[in-house]
Amino acid sequence: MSPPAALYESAPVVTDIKGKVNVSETLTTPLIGQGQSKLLEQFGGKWDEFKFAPIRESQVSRAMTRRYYQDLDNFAESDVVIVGAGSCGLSTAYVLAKARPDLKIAILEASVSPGGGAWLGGQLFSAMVLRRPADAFLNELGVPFEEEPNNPNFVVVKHAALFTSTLLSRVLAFPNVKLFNATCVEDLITRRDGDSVRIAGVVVNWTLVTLHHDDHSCMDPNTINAPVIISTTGHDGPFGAFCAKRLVSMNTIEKLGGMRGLDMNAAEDAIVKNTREVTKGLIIGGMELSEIDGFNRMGPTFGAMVMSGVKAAEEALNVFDERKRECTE
Ligand code: 48N
Repeated sequence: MSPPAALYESAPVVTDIKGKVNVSETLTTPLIGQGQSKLLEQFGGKWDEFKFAPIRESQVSRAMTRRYYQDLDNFAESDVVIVGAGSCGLSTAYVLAKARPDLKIAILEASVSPGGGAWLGGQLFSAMVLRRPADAFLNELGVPFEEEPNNPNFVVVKHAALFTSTLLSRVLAFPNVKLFNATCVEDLITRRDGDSVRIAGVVVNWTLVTLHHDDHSCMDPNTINAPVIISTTGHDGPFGAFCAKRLVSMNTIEKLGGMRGLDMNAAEDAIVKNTREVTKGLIIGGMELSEIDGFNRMGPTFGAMVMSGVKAAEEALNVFDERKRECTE
């Protein structure tokens, strides 16, 4: 057991900052195994006779169009919609899709590139810090990480993109998950529920359309019905905290708590523990929750995002059957 982490002393000068790398061998050996790629054996030095199989442009168009419209038709009635494919939304999708392969899960991501703020650590640096016990999530995914010398309280993924690309590849591999990126949630589908509302789906449009409602009229949206919506749209950016802000503008909640200043210890525990269904049919997690509840921000540490995703998935599993019943009534 390494000595307790030095508190409030100047950090010991460590020359070798590379700690022990933890990773399950099965997952990465083929990816980073030594030796020549088979591709070089197959194609190397034979470029004169290289030729692609023939194709007609319309075949490409139909292959893309048919699949996209089948997905739109199939996911028009989804079981769960996740709004925002950042670290929390993707972590939620991973846990939920694995636990319930029978559920149709649609992920709506406004940006062309999913991943939200998790492609880099703090101040555009590469390394991503996750405090224990969030290393359990990395171990399950097979993301290699480094132990921090003399400090067992957190682990470091050498590049945030290694975490996000691994998580994204695991989520997209699930047959019951569909990612609609470059697609914005621009409103919520609601049903009267006594003197409040129940959220019963999302209103969507191409993000480029959403960005131009002010200078082009009559670009009506599309819809996706679902008994459970999980919103993880983050705390800033052009669309940040979208569903939280919509609940206020619909008078479903009175006002936002507003994200507070940076306090890693306070922020991460609060966001994980309070990830919940904030109004019937709508679960909010990740940094969007700091806007609803007025929690602190944590800055460049991501453990709360993945663990909030685990909690959001559990919340969805807890309420799904009842919300599904209400949706059909
Ligand atoms: O990464 P984010 O912004 O949000 P989270 O909650 O998954 O992760 C937050 C995390 O990156 C931090 O902010 C770190 C921990 N820093 C904290 C701090 O104190 O600074 O992902 C949200 C995603 C983005 O990809 C957006 O493009 C997307 O949600 N999004 C939407 N997608 C569809 N429709 C919308 N209306 C929408 N709004 C945002």
